[in-house]
Amino acid sequence: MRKLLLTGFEPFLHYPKNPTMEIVEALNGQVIDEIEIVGRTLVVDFNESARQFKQIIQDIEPDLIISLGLAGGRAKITPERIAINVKDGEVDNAGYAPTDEPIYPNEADGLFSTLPIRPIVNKLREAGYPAEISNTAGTYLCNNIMYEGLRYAKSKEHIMAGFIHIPADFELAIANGKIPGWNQQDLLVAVKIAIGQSIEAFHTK
Ligand code: PCA
Repeated sequence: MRKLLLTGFEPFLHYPKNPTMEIVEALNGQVIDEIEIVGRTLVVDFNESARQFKQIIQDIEPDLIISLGLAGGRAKITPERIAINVKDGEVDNAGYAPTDEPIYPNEADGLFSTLPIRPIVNKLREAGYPAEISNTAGTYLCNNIMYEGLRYAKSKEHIMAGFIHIPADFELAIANGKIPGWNQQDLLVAVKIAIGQSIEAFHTK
């Protein structure tokens, strides 16, 4: 059976939990439109997460890769348009904080998502969920994993890959006091809609 690798991240910085973890755990093993979802949580560590991600890809040989990340402060589901070849940002969970570093020196400055980002946004809006395309995944872990996923997908032709940032859940929003939050169930349903749309595009490719 064809496989969709769905990744989330562990908690990081000042967030005591990461709603992407619950989503990948809930969807792990589900079959949508004859594609099995393999859900995995990545560590928030620049070096280790890339290694872990590549190992998972090698083990399961996915046909689609959708990575999820928390974007605390965003109110909408935001499929990312592009990953850039930069690592820069706050400390990761291993204490490493890169400044202005390329992910891969001498490789592409940017790699575009190959997920159907516009149809995903349209479908989410039809279902009543706020969504928009984001033109930057930042320069932290999420951008890093998106770049890795697209770089791999580029080497394999038939593979679709990309990244979707999601808002905080209620628990995080309440604990933080200043960021918007969704209920976890709506986050899950919205991600399922995005997955469904991606699988449809994959089948009609
Ligand atoms: N969000 C971070 C890293 C892990 C996560 O869930 C980001 O947007 O880079």
